[in-house]
Amino acid sequence: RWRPLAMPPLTTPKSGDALFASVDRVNAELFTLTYGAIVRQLLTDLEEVEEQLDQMGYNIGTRLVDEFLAKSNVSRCVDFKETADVIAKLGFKMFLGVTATVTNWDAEGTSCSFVLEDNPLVDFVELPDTCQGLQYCNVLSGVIRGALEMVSMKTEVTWVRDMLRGDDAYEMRVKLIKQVPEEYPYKDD
Ligand code: MYR
Repeated sequence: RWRPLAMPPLTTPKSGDALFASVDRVNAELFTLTYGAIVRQLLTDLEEVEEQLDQMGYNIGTRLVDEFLAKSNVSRCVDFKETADVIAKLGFKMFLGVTATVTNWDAEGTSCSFVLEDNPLVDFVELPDTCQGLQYCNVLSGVIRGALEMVSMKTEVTWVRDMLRGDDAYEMRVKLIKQVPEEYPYKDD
């Protein structure tokens, strides 16, 4: 249910903690290379690929959120700011092995950026000339969008900085569009 509860302290878990036991069994390089192979396979025209990656990510995110809530013991967040911190410190760490910085909040507190200095998804990746400008990491923005939708937050997620495109970091912009109240699924008799 949607209720404000106290949050556990946001410590950064280390690889090897019980929280990450199952993740540690997956070889990170295999994951990175697999993603690269999928992108290569999908490549027909750039826009279509970007949409497919986003959709793949969305589908992953809708499942991943359960895994995240089960393993992290995080209580439901009071507001979007808290949710953003949880994703940056715990979500990214759990599934990608890195943390993100939350920054560039707008005045309303409904848009912010996740900045990644390090992004394992792009290890070994070099975009060929024909794919310059491809938003290669769209699977990640899709994951965030899918995961947040499962906790009743409709968002738009876009990349504003991308090291593969020559920027100095990875910056993902998350805009909260709508917070849908959860429906109570049972009828009281
Ligand atoms: C809440 O607002 O109730 C807390 C729920 C936070 C949602 C956490 C979603 C985690 C998504 C994992 C991100 C993976 C990045 C690769």
